[in-house]
Amino acid sequence: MPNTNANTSNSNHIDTVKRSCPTCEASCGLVLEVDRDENRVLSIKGNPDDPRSKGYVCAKSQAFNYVYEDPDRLRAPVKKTKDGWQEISWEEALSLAGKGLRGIREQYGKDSLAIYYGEPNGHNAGTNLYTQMLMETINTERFFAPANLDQLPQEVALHLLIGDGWHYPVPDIDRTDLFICMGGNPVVSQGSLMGAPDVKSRLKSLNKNGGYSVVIDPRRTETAQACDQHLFITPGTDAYFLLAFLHEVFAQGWQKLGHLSEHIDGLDDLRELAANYSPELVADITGISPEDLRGLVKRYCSTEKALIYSRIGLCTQKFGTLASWLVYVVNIVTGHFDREGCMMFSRPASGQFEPTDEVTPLLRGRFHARSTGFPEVRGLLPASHLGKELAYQGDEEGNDRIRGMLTLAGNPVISVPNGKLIREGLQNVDFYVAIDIYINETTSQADVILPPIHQLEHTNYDLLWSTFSSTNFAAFSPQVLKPDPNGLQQWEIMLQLLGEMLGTPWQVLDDFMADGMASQVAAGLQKNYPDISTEEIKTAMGEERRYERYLDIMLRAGPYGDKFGRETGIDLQQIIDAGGIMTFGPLKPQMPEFLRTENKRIRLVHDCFLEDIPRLNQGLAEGLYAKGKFLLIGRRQIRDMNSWLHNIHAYIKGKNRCTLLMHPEDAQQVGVSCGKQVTIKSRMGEVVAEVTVSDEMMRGVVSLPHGWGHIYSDSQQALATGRYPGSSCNDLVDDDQLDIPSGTSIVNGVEVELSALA
Ligand SMILES: Nc1nc2c(c(=O)[nH]1)N[C@H]1C(S)=C(S)[C@@H](COP(=O)(O)OP(=O)(O)OC[C@H]3O[C@@H](n4cnc5c(=O)[nH]c(N)nc54)[C@H](O)[C@@H]3O)O[C@H]1N2
Ligand SMILES: Nc1nc2c(c(=O)[nH]1)N[C@H]1C(S)=C(S)[C@@H](COP(=O)(O)OP(=O)(O)OC[C@H]3O[C@@H](n4cnc5c(=O)[nH]c(N)nc54)[C@H](O)[C@@H]3O)O[C@H]1N2
Ligand code: SF4
Ligand SMILES: [Mo]
Repeated sequence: MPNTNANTSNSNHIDTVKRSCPTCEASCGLVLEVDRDENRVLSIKGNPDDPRSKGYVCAKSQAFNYVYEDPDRLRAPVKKTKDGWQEISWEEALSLAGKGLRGIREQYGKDSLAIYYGEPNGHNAGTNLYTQMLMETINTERFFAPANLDQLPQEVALHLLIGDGWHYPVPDIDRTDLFICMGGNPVVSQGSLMGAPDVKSRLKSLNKNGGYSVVIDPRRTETAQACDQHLFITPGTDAYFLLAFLHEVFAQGWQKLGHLSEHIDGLDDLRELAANYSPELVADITGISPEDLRGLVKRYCSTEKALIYSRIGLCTQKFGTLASWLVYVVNIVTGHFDREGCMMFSRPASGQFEPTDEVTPLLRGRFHARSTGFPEVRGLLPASHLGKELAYQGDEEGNDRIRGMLTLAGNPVISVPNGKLIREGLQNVDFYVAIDIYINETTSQADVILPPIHQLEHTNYDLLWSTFSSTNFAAFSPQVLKPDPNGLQQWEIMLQLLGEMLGTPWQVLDDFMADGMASQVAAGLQKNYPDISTEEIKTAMGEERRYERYLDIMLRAGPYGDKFGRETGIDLQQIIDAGGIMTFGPLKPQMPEFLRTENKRIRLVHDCFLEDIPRLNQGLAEGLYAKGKFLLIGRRQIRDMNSWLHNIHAYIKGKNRCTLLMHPEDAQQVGVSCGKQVTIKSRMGEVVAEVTVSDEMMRGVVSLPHGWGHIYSDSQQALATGRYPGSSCNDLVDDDQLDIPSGTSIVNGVEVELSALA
């Protein structure tokens, strides 16, 4: 354990607090021992009574307390001065930040401000609830987020298939007999868009019950090692594999639409498309033999409870949208979608996915990146183009440049391709505000940094993670430690910053949000309860300015809610009274009722996908990659969380982990061995890394983890920069190469040259 109670006198008041872990999607249940007198956490253990995680935790269960205690974490706002960073009061900080951004917006227009909205925001319910207001108020076309390095291809595919790009299907992992995983490594990542803590044990019990598991990945990953079968696949070629998979399904007549048969269009179009890709045709490009492919199709089509799950290895590659779409359609046309033991849907207590007849189009191309002309997709410009967009000089008078920047919990200088250009760009904007808890490689360029209080100091609810979980659950985390009396939660910072920006009291903005939420909730319920009024909801919500009041009305209106006294059901207090967590039974089929498409139909084939087929065919005809190059992919490791846990001693001690993993024969060819240094060169530049040799890599494919490259001395994370700074693989990723339908970065399958460093 990281903390002992050796320094605590016996008379101190020690409490036990239960909450969920805020560090990754798994949201494991924790039991914390807290010294009330010293206001500190003494120990963190898994909660054996948590119905989802059952006591399981990983090494990062301690992470949030380490971050809380990290002396480098910001506890007060800071502004940059000639003499370095200077702590300032909240009043000064919010006024400075708000007026700075406001001045730019007034002088140069709303699109002169850019926003980068990073991953840790997803772990904070208050932030989530106020995000829409932030986006709508600032309303810039220059909005960037790691979705473009993550799940955006899945969002695009899902929106077109089922009408809602957020309503992700998840593997019903505990009830399946065949688990096929493509481009995900849940044993290490702890499962993404999966919502199942302790994937390794779940795979073990699948095996024990006669099930079978397969991983398709250019690396024999930790997940592959826990599964029955592993197939190496050349990076970026999953779409070919999946088309050939469909080809074989149709050739054998194994398509089966089941309960969806009356609701599906386009089966013939799909069959026609797949007819062009025989297992023989794609074997060379994918590296998977026709026998292996046919064997897998047979096993899959003859297993009732089977599923194909895919994650970011299928998104952040050359054909991210096609591959993600094809995974869904393979599940759909073989009867493995929305059924027990297959890919299924959560029904979150907060009610985001309740049935509606409202249909919204996929938002795409309403505006474009000024620098590259690339179209917006679901409100986002490609993160890979953030550097170019910052470097863009505008027209002759300099109009239309980015003049101001706001980042929230992000580190794009490391997490996004061509981070060097992003850093330069940030140095050149007129004013940059960061809402962040660290001075990292990105926020070090800010003029003012506004640090929210820490997760231990406020409550939380797993708002996002419960929308794609393999168990329907609601988890509310109490405040663990007394907060800094001057501190603000992130939602409060966002709201007060907006107030300053608009010159409107933030209370007015909050009232506006309250009215909007109340009328939205009332409208949703009025179909079944015509007597419900906005006023009633507003009264129920109360006037106390807490994010919890919004959460409470969502839960009350949600599928398990009490509908404001009209049904027997939950409210927030009931979840708290139940010890912070409630579950609502296993996942249930939802289709067609929950579809948000025209006439509740699933159209399998859309122009958005077909338009990318010529690019796919060109790859098949001409070869996807230049001859003689190595293909670089990424790798997640258990003690990392993207770029931000490298300042914690427990997570960086031991050997250097930012190493280039390569096959022994490739190492021999390059003339390197374990521990030797190698130069990795791409069109974008070169970095040096230490070599680790292992036959877990496919030949010709090499792997470097992301999130490293703590090489800038102005970042104030002493350990991260001091010990193993590592190299940033995003300095190698080509910022011009994108998955065309979604604008997602291609971080897997980057062409590189290697040479031994003398
Ligand atoms: N090459 C390559 N690049 C990748 C990926 C990859 O697989 N390969 N993965 C991509 C993916 S999936 C993601 S999600 C992104 C992540 O990329 P980012 O969204 O940029 O996230 P991080 O790099 O983790 O940086 C998060 C920052 O948030 C701050 N932070 C942490 N907790 C809090 C908090 O509670 N409040 C606030 N305000 N700040 C906080 C920390 O200071 C940290 O610097 O990286 C992407 N980049
Ligand atoms: N320890 C740890 N856990 C994390 C994170 C972390 O940084 N560290 N980050 C979190 C975040 S933000 C996210 S989004 C999730 C991501 O969760 P996962 O998607 O599970 O992430 P990865 O471990 O990167 O798995 C991607 C896999 O795709 C493989 N791959 C690469 N290219 C291809 C390809 O072309 N085809 C196929 N079939 N496979 C390919 C890689 O070898 C790798 O095994 O993890 C989360 N959990
Ligand atoms: S798996 Fe994720 S949620 Fe569970 S303890 Fe580890 S970091 Fe926390
Ligand atoms: Mo992510």
